[in-house]
Amino acid sequence: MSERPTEQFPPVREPPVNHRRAWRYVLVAAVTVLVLLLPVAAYLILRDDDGGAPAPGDAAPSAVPVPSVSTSSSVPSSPATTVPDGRISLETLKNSTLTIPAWPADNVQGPSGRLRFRDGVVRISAPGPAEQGRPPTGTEIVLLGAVYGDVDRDGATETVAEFVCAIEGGSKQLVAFDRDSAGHIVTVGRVVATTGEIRDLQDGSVRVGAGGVITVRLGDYQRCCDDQTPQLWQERGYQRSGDRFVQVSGPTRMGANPHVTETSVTAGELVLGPVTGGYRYGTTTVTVRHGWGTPPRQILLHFYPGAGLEPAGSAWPPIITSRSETGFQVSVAPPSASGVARYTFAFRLPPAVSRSTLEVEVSGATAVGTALSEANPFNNGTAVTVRTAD
Ligand SMILES: [Ca+2]
Ligand SMILES: [Ca+2]
Repeated sequence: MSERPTEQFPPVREPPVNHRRAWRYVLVAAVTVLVLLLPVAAYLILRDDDGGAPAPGDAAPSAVPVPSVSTSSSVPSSPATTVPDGRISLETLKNSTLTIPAWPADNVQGPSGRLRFRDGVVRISAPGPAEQGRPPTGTEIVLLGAVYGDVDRDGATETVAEFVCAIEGGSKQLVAFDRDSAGHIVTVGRVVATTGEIRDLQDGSVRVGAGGVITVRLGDYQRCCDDQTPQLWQERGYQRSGDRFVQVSGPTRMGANPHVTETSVTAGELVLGPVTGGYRYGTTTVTVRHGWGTPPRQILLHFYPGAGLEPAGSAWPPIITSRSETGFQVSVAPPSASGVARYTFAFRLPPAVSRSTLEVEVSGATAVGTALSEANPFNNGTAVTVRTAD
């Protein structure tokens, strides 16, 4: 791409400080989280039974039958050695110190390890702002519910509990608990979490069936706020094998959802050279990856240049930003399915401006420019390091 000055570009407005970010919606006040989650949490916490009854609106899975639920009543009455009863009531769980496995790296972050729950909640004190391109930290961890069954096939019942690390929506994981011989609550392990293609876990869908198989309905997309993106749900089963849970039933990949894609962006440094013709010039290379989901037909790149920085050269694609937006947007050809594409863009900065900034956001779009929903919305922005070479 040319680094030569040109007259072909419209003047670039300097963006206001508080410009749009792809993941802006996760930073809204925690009160909204409570409004969203409390009905679900209340429903699940009230449903302190063996998990046998389907949740309202829970469609019957077509491929995998829901087996009957094992309960503590099935424990052999006179074992030679006593197997601890791992059925832990919700009331006890809600006010216990529990060891929570780590939250997925590609979803909302939160504390793990030994956490003290009070009324089913661990509040996260003063989570800082999310780093560009990284998931934010949640405001609280909430126990959403529990079901019971013999997940390790030792004749006694364990507890399988669902947790969310919430901000708006958030990371979810399913964790099995037992009691040791001294009666202490111990963590058996994580059954499944919202990571990779798995972005949501349907509340109230967890069952423990024959053979200790834990079934749960998993979604390819998590809605937030007024988002109406169609989700795909599928049931998968997990069973204890050795020291971990492994998938034993259901699909291993999410199906095709024409509304959902997964793209991500990174960018190299923008190094501005010596002053030539009244400006310092430099280029940055933007790398866009398609992870999974519907392959975009085009990639929309939104640039937010800081003080004084503006596009340079004649090789820029047409700028398609509406006047109401800050920064500017261009459309480029997408990477191949599950592939990587790199694009180089030239900028210039007047020497009177000693330092500037540049942020880039990416979204995959349809042929007519409609942005697709992002399975992982946290990796679609990046801050470019801007520096001068001398
Ligand atoms: Ca057991
Ligand atoms: Ca993404």
